[in-house]
Amino acid sequence: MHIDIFTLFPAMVRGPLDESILRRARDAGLLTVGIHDIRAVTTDRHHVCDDAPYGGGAGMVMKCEPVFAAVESVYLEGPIILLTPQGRLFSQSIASELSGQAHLTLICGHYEGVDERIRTQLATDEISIGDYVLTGGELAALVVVDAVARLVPGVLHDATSALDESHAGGLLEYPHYTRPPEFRGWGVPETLLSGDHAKIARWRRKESLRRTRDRRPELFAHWLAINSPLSKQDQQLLRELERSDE
Ligand code: 6GU
Repeated sequence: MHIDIFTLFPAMVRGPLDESILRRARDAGLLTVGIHDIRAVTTDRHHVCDDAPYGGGAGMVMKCEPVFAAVESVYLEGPIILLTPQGRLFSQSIASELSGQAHLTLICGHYEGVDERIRTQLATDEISIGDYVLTGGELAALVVVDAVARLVPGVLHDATSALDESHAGGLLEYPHYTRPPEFRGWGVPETLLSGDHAKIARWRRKESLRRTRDRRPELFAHWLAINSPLSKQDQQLLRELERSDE
């Protein structure tokens, strides 16, 4: 997969791409990333990329010309995604959808906003990573790159780990433990030490159900709706959880 990122602050996005799994994916050629400084395409003396809003008001607006010029200088194909708090809310399912693309183009918005014509005439999609306001789209772009890249075949060592984890099946993940079996007097659930794989799988499923139900009731309701009728085992596990609530 190739991802082009357009930003006024290239240094803000470089570091995280040079570390850990994204670094390895790039070294393996599974992921290539172009970081493009929007300011570099400006031809005026002061490399201006923002201007005052028509109609007045506080703050500055990102100008059309440099953003269109930067994107058009390298664009080949694929969705052009504007990172903005007004976009559709990013999710595992959007990450999965985007991971099927060979090419992604990400534009990091900045200032009070971008000229509306960047949204309407250049971007094909708009994404927000949550209901809070960031100083710009750079950190959001990195979140999208990270969540999408790990779904590209070969990027994770273990293909099953992308399936097993929190959210992929619509449930939160079960608790994990590793050595030592006792740390400062705090133990590990007996079942996990038992070596009984069927019992362990059942325990994990039950804890996934418990966590999702207790921490993310709206996610749990959605999962129930999508997965009904439930398997005999899930019905049994939920009955056990309800009984232990009393
Ligand atoms: Cl994509 N941009 C900004 N500036 N703030 C955000 C965001 C994006 N997503 C959540 N908050």
